[in-house]
Amino acid sequence: PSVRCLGKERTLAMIKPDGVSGNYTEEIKRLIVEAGFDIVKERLTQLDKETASTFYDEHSSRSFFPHLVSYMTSGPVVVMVLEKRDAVSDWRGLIGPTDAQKAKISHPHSIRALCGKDSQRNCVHGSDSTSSAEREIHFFFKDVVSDHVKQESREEFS
Ligand code: RTP
Ligand code: MG
Repeated sequence: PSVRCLGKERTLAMIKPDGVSGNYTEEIKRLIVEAGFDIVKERLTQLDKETASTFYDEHSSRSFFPHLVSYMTSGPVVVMVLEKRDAVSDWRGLIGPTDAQKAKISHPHSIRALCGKDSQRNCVHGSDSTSSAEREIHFFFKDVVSDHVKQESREEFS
């Protein structure tokens, strides 16, 4: 029989330095898999200032930007490509709001409620749109071709 998987999507997830140093990597990956995502790529890396600044370029004029860059370069991070239907919005839902203190109240089962500290140290990142996902996946995984972000139709035969 043939199995048709329509509309699978990919997003970029990152476990930030506080998540890795706090030993949350395995628990976060377990929550990811339990929520139905496939982890299709994964890499442990250390961001330097230039890489972190370029990744968060959209925030370069914000007052918190220097703090953001020093936070993101303070230790190793885990970057992952996640795949499922509606991966971008579902991953944003699973991580919860930016401010981990607010997440603990409004989204107590979210990942940021679990391992985040405040509005900056929030332990995980998620692409905020399909176009961001495309850019961010290419940023870390040059070998993943961008049209895989949205896999319109795929057929497998067995
Ligand atoms: P992210 O991009 O990391 O997934 O987070 P987000 O979309 O929820 O939030 P965004 O507005 O894109 O902010 C990026 C990261 O900057 C840090 N931040 N610090 N007031 C502050 O000190 C402040 N605001 C934001 C956080 O680490 C946030 O995740
Ligand atoms: Mg963001």
